[in-house]
Amino acid sequence: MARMDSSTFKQQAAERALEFVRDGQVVGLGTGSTAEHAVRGLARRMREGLRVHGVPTSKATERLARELGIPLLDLNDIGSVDVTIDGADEVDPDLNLIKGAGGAHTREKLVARATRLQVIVVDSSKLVRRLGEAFPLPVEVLPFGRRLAQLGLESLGCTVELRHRDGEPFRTDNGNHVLDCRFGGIDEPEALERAIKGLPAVIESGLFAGMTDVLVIAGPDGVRLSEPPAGRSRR
Ligand code: A5P
Repeated sequence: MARMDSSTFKQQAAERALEFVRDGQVVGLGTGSTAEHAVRGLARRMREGLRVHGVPTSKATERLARELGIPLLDLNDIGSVDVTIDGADEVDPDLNLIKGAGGAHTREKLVARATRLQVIVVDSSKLVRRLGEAFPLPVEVLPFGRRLAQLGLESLGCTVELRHRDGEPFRTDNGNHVLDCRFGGIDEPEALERAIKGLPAVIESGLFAGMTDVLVIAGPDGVRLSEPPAGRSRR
């Protein structure tokens, strides 16, 4: 049997998630390597006859979708998105997420909020018992108030590092900075998400509590679906 790696698993998860897309729908296009498989798969299905419009969650995804010929809509011109397929950096047993390794989490969360069916695609290495033990939580902040945001975040019990790229502070698609926050484990994702959102200069965190409708996991044992435990879904 061919040796399978995480890229193969990501592709398998994305292909399974595409089964949720119906003709005529508006589809949220996630960001990252797993979501990219879904965008490419969507374009392939469109060449086979599927008709959909996409709503990109980042400039990178917008570029890719345009290259692939997927017609795009602006979130401001539509009331809702039928289904979004997006990746995640960590997923806990209640299907809460950490996102934002690519710094796209603010737009990803806005599209998710407008979405009726949020499908998250991951390879099995993303599953964790508790969020934030290994992975820092990204928080997008307004550069003007970065220090205030940092002090607020530290008061919530984390250590904070300003994200850099090529020796310069990283800039998101929105022109903001990202503070990567190490909590050493997050026990109450929903409460923490709310607390962070209330801090000065914070635009958005990469915590997505209660926003997943379906999780598609691919790993050495195959592809499986998971739904949030009863009472944990946003619906
Ligand atoms: C982008 O900022 C992130 O939220 C991605 O969705 C997340 O990092 C998953 O990326 P991969 O699919 O590349 O692991």
